[in-house]
Amino acid sequence: RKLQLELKDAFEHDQFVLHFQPLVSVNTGHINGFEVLVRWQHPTEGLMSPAMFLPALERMNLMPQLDRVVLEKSLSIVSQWYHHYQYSSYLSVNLSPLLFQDPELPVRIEQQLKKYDIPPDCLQLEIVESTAIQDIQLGVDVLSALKSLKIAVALDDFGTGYSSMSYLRQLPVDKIKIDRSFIQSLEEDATSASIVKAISSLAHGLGKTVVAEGIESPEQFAFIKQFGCEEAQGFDLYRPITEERALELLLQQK
Ligand code: G
Ligand code: G
Ligand code: NA
Ligand code: MN
Repeated sequence: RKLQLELKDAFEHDQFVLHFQPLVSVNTGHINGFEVLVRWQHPTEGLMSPAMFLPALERMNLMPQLDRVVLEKSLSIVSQWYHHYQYSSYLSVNLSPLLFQDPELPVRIEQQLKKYDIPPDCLQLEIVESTAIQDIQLGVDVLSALKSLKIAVALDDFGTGYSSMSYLRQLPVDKIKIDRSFIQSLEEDATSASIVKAISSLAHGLGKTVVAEGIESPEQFAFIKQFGCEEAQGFDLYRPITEERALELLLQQK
């Protein structure tokens, strides 16, 4: 109950802040973009991670509202990078299944891109594969509309759901992010290596880009490079960082 009141305050007093984890080109090491990860700057407890408040927001049906806040902040930041620093890099924003099932979403995003005067390749959206998508046809419609706006969509945590293959067949996504559970067992487990290799070639066969998430060692990186994954993300490359640090990295590689 106390947490619920505090979370309502968090929206009113703008206490959500964004951290950014680089998505790196496997071939060049160049930072192509960043995944946006929300934090809560709690007035007395300090910076809180999503695990501590997303479940409560979900129970309160406030996930779509959080995602709208995160999306607006992300577009504002990427627009500053784009206009003040002539830096084009994308921000990849996580969408809760509820927001992703909102038929108004593509139109609202189109308006926001106009408002911030940025091209669609400044934004990428991540949807979770493991969460049941309630209305598959609506999902397909929303994704098709996003596709015609040229906004990239990534299927997150790929391989963990019950219907990975069925989603892959039906949903017009541009990228898949192989779940970190497969990446983390690459070195010990030949089965994981076979699975990651097979997922990569399947996705490539369907014309999709492959991202390996949760890279924690150079050995894991070597595996996914060998399998042809295009992008990588993980603590061994970069941890989630602040906006200031993200901009520094972008300016350094310019
Ligand atoms: O940063 P961290 O490892 O604590 O994130 C934990 C989880 O929270 C991840 O699954 C991530 O996808 C999710 N998450 C982080 N930020 C957002 C957000 O802005 N919106 C949604 N829907 N999920 C997020
Ligand atoms: O569910 P999603 O894929 O959005 O999760 C993103 C979360 O994964 C972030 O909270 C981020 O902190 C975490 N993460 C990113 N890289 C690594 C990693 O190399 N290892 C582990 N264990 N978690 C990671
Ligand atoms: Na994600
Ligand atoms: Mn993921």
